[in-house]
Parts: sequence; structure tokens; C-alpha cells
Amino acid sequence: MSSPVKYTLTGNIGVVTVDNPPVNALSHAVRQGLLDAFETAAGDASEALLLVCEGRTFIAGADISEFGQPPQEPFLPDLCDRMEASDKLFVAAIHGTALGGGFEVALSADYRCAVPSAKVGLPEVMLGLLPGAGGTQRTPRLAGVDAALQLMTSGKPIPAAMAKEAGLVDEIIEGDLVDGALTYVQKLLDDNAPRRSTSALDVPEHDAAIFDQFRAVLGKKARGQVAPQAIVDCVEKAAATPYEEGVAYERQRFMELMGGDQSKALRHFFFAERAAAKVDDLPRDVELRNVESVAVIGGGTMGGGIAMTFANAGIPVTLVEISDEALERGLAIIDRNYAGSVKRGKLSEDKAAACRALISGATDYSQLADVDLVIEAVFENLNLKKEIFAKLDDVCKDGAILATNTSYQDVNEIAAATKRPQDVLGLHFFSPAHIMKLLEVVRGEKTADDVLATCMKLAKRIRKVPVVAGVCYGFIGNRMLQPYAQQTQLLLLEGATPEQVDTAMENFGMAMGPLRVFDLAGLDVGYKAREALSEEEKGDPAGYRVPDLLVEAGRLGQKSGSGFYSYDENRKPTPDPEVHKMIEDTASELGIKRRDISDDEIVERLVGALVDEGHKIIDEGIAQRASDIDVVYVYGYGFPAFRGGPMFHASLTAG
Ligand code: T1G
Ligand code: NAD
Repeated sequence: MSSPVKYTLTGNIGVVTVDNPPVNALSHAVRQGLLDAFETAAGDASEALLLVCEGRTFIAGADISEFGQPPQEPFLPDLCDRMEASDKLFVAAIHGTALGGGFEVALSADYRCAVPSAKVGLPEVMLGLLPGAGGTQRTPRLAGVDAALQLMTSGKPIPAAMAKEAGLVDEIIEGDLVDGALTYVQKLLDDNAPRRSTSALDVPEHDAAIFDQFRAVLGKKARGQVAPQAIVDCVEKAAATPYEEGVAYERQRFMELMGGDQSKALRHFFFAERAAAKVDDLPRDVELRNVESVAVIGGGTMGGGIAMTFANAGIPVTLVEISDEALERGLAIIDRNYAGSVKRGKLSEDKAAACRALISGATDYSQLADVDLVIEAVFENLNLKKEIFAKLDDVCKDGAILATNTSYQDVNEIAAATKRPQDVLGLHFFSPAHIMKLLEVVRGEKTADDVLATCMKLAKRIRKVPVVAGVCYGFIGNRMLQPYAQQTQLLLLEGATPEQVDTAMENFGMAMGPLRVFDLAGLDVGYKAREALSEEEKGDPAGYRVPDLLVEAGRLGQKSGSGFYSYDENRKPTPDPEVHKMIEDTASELGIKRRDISDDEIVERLVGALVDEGHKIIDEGIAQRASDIDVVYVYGYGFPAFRGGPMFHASLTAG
């Protein structure tokens, strides 16, 4: 098997080239190849060494697929030290994304050059780790403590220009990278540029208070997560001790994290997200349909956000509403959303204007004759949806994909309202649709393979994470929400308060506790849905009696100023004794004995409710795999990624 690392002498410069698709990850073979190349260079006529990569990116990190296996020498930290100690000037040339161990390799060079489009980053914290190949020690020496802490605790890559400003990149190469880099290396040699071993540099002056400041901020922003705090400890060590001591400390902390549950969970989630995009029974060579124009029917809460999602990906969108005033209202929501994105610095004025220009409005369906994809997002009413799909069937061209954003209605029944059920599926976005990453792709009984494959690919283009779901009430996420909500109500009646339940779940890592979520979504949504059900279909009254009493008392949640909590004008929740009394009275009415309930019991029962339903969803073939359910619940419902998702968490705690 040939090595993924080549070494050639170009004039007086030894060129080391890594070629390990798809992202030049630092597999054992790559690490061995780098070591061999540097050993060869040590004895030849080269005056300097240049490291470049083939393919779409510089080294994008350690090979995550090797984690958890017995580590094989050369270990990356030792390799970085060995390359840094080379007796020849060493330059790294960066394109694509130099991430994690990849950027740590570049940091062990004397100098770094990069094309303008390149990015560098240390995203280990996203895997519950820290840069474990000297990154926590070299980065502050080059960029200073503050920039180093920002880069490593955010995990976010930065563009080459910003990296140059921070001192992490020395030269921007316009045009061809290799040619430009060779010229740059020759110039360094001609100028007799000094060797600059990063680990030999001092950490620049800084305010010693910065470490506790970062600890406090991270304690809130990354509550319960261990890796960010370990990164602060390592940088503090870099500022206070020689490199050898600091890098030994880094190694110790890295190994602790690697063996910990949070990193196992985040590494699981990294691959789970990528696996979700693969549909096991789809032929690999399915020819995809073109999607260059989209229409959204219904410009309400969801329709506006869905329209923005496609416009933001550069795809023209026609928003169809029932009347001119409804259309104006829908477009006004979109304008407000774009203005908000610009205000928050998420989008530049120009970019927002360019996206907004891709959205047009209509009130008649004749404008839909040529669109490639229609997404229906009208009221949650099956008959209305069937009417609309019958109209779309008449108006839209052959081969157009017809999708519904319904939360609960039967996608097979909607498909049956057309003569082309093979072109129909569900595209279930989550509110707010232009922000939430999850997209449940609901596969109808008759949905054609190419329609499904097209939408799975389209998800990545509109920056969503797709998960395939079969047709059932609530698909995957909303179906799991039912038993979760039921268990929440039982815990209240059995003795927990709303604030105790929410605090227990938020300390576990949920973005929001269940009662705050229900108040946010509106208690009237469930109330209206239950009105259409018989007593039998409603199930155990303990599951809905209190929410119904709240709605009948005009307490609809945040939208009405009170629900399970009372809300001030800034929507800040306050526990409400009136609600406590309502719960106690209902408990005695239902003959439920109240008792003290521990936070652990709350977490165990609520996560257990999700997991039990998750197993049923897999057994019924609604979800392809358990890890897909994890992706749904992390991206759609705020389950903590550092616990891997409900199914992974259960597998860990089951031991
Ligand atoms: N190791 C192994 N496989 C990887 C990989 C990695 N680091 N990165 C990506 N892949 C695979 C991925 O599974 C997929 O495989 C394919 O490459 C394309 O990825 C010691 C310990 C680089 C920005 O965290 O952020 O270094 O599904 O679909 O959208 O301190 O991949 O095709 O079979 O994501 O263009 C630190 C993780 C590691 C970077 C490209 N590095 N990767 O995004 O493609 S820890 C990272 C990414 C570390 C050191 C520590 C992205 C990308 P398949 P993709 P993409
Ligand atoms: P909404 O009431 O906010 O908006 C529905 C819009 O459809 C209204 O603006 C209405 O004018 C328009 N409309 C009604 N009949 C129409 C017709 N014949 N032609 C064109 N437009 C018509 O509802 P929403 O919250 O945006 O939900 C829309 C759909 O998305 C529902 O099926 C819902 O279940 C689903 N959904 C909602 C959420 C959510 O959190 N709100 C999340 C995911 C999916």
C-alpha cells in the first residue's frame, strides 16, 4: 500500500505532499509518512521544507475514526515536536480548512502561508476534546492568550486574513498555492529569515484575570461541559510554565477528556449527523432531479422561514398566499427577519438584500407551472392540504416535487389527493425554519427514490441536516414529544413543580425545560388538537388536565403573559403559586398522592420516555437507525449534543 505522503526535492526545497482523501485526516499512515519524509529530508541537500496537501483541503484534523482504538506511534504531539525540531526551515502551505491536528501540524512550522479562501481552526472542543498536539501551548505563543482562548473554546474556524492579523498565518498567497509557496520559501531563504520554533516563543503579556473571566462565561454558555474548562486550564499553564511542562499537562488533560463520556458522545454525534444523510435502501446511482426554483404555499410562521432558507441558498422562491393582505403580512415577516439578521451581524446588508430579492409573492397558483419544488405550509388541516395538493397536481409541471411541511397529517393521504403520489413527500422544517438545522424528510409509501435522494441532497445545499422518517403521527421528533409531555404532567401531579422540572432538565443540558417549551409554543396548540379527539383518543386525563385548565383560564403561555409561569414584559418567567394550587387540586381530584421527587428521577423518567418511544420508532421502521433519532432530538429539540442524543445517552447509562 503506497504511503499517502510523498517527498520530492524541488530545487533546494524539500516538498512534503499529503494525499489522503477525503480531508487528509492524520491517519496512522499519514503520521508515519510525515515522519519518514522529515527523516529523509534530514539527510539530503534540501535547505528548507514545504508541507502541502492534495485535494480540497489541508489536513482537517486527527483521524476521528481511529479514536477509541489503541493509539499507534508516531503519536501526533511527538510528531509535531519532531517536525518543529527539524534542522531546516519548515513552512506549511494551507488551503481549504486546516483544522485541529492539521492546524497543530502547521503551528509546528516556522512559518505558515495560505490562500485567501483558506480557514484555520481548532474545533476539538466540538468533539469534547482539546487540541492535544501542542495546540493549547503554541497558539497563545503566536496569537496571545485572548485570541487563543477564543479560537479554542469556540471551535470556530477563522479566515486566513483574520489568522494573519492574529499572527497565526504569515503570508497570504494569491494564485496557485504551491507555486506561490515555493516562491515564499525561497524568499525566506534569500532573506535569511530566522528559524522560529513556536514552542520557543514566550506567551505575550496578558491580564491574569482573563482565565477566570473565560471560566465564568463558559460556565454559563457551555454549562456542564468539561472540555472548554480544560482548554482554559491548559492555556493558563502555557502562560505560567515552560513548553515541556505545559505540553505534558495538555497531554494529561487530553487523555482525561478522550476517555470521558462527553467526548464519546460528541464523537458519536459527529458521525451520527453524517450517517443520517445516507438512506440505506436507496441505490447509490439514483439520478437526481434539478431544483433551481421553489414555491412555498402559505407565508405564516413557517412559510416565511422556509422561503428564506431557500433564498439564503441562492434559490429563487415564490411565496403564495391566500390574499394580497396575507401576502403582504408574510413578506413583512420575512423583511423583519432579514433586518434582524443584519442587526445581529449574521448577514451583511448586501447579502440580506440579495437573498430578499430572490423572494417574490403571488396569490394565484398559475405562477407555479414551472417550479421544480413546491412546499406547502398552510394551516394544519388535512382537507385544506388535500385541496391544495389537488390544485398543485393540475398546475405544476411533470417531475415537480410536491412537499408538505405538515407536523402531524398523513403524508400518504395528502399524496393520494394527486395523480402523482411518487412525487410527493414531507419536508418537515422546525420553527424558526430559517435557523433550526433539522429537516425531517418524510418518505411516503409511494415516494420515488429519485425524489427522496434529491431532497436529501438538497438539504445539505440549504444547510439543513436531513433525517428520513416514515409516515406516522408526529414522524420522529413530535411523536417522541408526546410521551415526554405526558411524563412531564405526571411528574407535576406527583409532586414536582414546573420550575423544579425545568431546572432539572436544563441542568442535564436541555436548551429549555419542557414547561418553558410548552409556554413558548402556546398551550392552545395542544388544546385545539385535543378538541378534535374523543375521550378515549385523548388518553389518561393526567396527561392534559392541567394544560386544559390553564388554557380555559386564559393562560395560553408566553403569548398571553402567563401559562405554567407568569411572564413580565420581557417574557421573563416567574413561578406562579396559582399554578401550583391548580396542580395540587387536580392531583387530589385524580386521586394522585403527592410526594417529594428528586431531580435524578425527573431526568430519568423524561429521558426514559424519549428512549422508549425511540425504540418503538425503530422497531416500526419509521427511523432507519438509533443515531438518526439522536440527530432529530439534538437539532430539533435542544437535547445536549455532549450527551450524544437520547439513544446514545441511554446506551451509556445502561452500562
Ligand atoms: N477524521 C476522519 N474522517 C473525517 C474527518 C476527520 N477528522 N473529518 C471529516 N471526515 C470524513 C467525514 O466523516 C465524511 O466521511 C468525509 O470526511 C467528508 O466530511 C489531536 C484530537 C473538514 C469541515 O473536528 O469539520 O484533530 O461520510 O461530510 O461538509 O488535537 O468534515 O464521506 O464517509 O463533513 O465538506 C479535529 C472535522 C479532529 C474536523 C469538511 N478536526 N471535520 O466538511 O465534509 S480532532 C475536526 C469537519 C483533532 C488533535 C485533535 C468537516 C470538514 P463520509 P464532511 P464537509
Ligand atoms: P400559520 O397559521 O402561521 O400560517 C399558515 C398560513 O397559510 C397563513 O398565513 C394562511 O394565510 C396561509 N394559507 C391558508 N390557506 C391557504 C391557501 N389556500 N393558499 C395559500 N396560503 C394559505 O401556520 P404555521 O405555524 O406556519 O404552520 C404551517 C404548517 O407548518 C402547518 O401544517 C404546521 O403543522 C406546520 N408546522 C408548524 C410548525 C410551527 O412550529 N408552527 C413547525 C413545523 C411544521
